[in-house]
Amino acid sequence: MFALKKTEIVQKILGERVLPTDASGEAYAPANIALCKYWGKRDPELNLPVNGSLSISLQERGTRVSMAPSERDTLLINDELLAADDPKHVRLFDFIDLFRVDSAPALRVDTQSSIPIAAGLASSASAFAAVVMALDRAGGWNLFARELSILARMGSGSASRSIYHGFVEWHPGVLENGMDCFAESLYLQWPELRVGLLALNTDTKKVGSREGMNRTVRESVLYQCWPDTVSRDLAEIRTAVQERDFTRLGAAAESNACSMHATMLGCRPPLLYWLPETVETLHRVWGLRNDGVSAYATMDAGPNVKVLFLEREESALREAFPLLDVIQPFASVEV
Ligand code: 2P0
Repeated sequence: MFALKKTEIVQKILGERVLPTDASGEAYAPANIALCKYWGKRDPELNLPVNGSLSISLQERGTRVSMAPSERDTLLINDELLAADDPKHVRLFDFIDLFRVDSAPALRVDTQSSIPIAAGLASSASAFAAVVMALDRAGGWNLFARELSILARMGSGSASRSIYHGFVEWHPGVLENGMDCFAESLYLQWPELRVGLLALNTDTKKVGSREGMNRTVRESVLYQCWPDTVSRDLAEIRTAVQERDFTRLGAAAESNACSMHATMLGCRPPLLYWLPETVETLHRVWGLRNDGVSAYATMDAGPNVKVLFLEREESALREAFPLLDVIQPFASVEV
């Protein structure tokens, strides 16, 4: 049993503020890739993580959300209307209900995603972050970024990080109510950094990340090693980013991703998101490194690979992976 409910946290943050009957608002939030991963919760109701994590936001790749009063709750994803019993519709409006009191309107929510579906990237982080930011605008609440982060986290854990651009650290906190569990920008620029997305397989995965992490915590003896692994990797990744030490960053991020996947293998039955293409790609990245190309891989709850490298290696990476989708996290573009 967990003591606190999401509605109590929302009330604590909003106080007297409500969503007006004519609520309408629009916001954009970027997708993010964890360099040090979030894997496992200390409270599944509030999405409080076992460990801290550190990510890079993907600048113009993310989700734009606009909302306006409507006769009934409606969700459009990339112009496609979802049925009211579609799990995505249910999950989104269950979340929005946390913010609605008696007089609050039904809403039409339009989401436009610039994350290529083919990249197999989870879009829930940018979607829930953008929804919270759009609600903040619709209500004229002017919440602080860390309050938006706490609210977005209750929609999806990694959404806490998508409130910000650039490098972001999500603090796990120790409080039961999670008021010290929010993400913050590291306020660091690294214009030469690149993230390459490799879509290897885009079939719907059999085990979602939420179920995957809950199973790992419950079933895998190897999970006991995870908190110590993260303590080491998080400190190293934070320092590497501060010192713009790419080799150190890449090595620690790649090791952290592989360690996370290792914890999953300890489940019964084992949980393995990797496919033969994932392993083949890892070997190719390692082969490039042997040939002097500084590139590192990271993988999330799926078979696709993201490659970290610097601008000077871009042509070598594009040659090795012709389908690589190259993101510049620090490019100054309109989003
Ligand atoms: C991350 N992942 O740090 C890790 C690495 C997947 C692997 O955050 O249950 O969709 O909504 O809190 O945020 C994916 O998990 O899970 C995730 P919930 P979420 O990016």
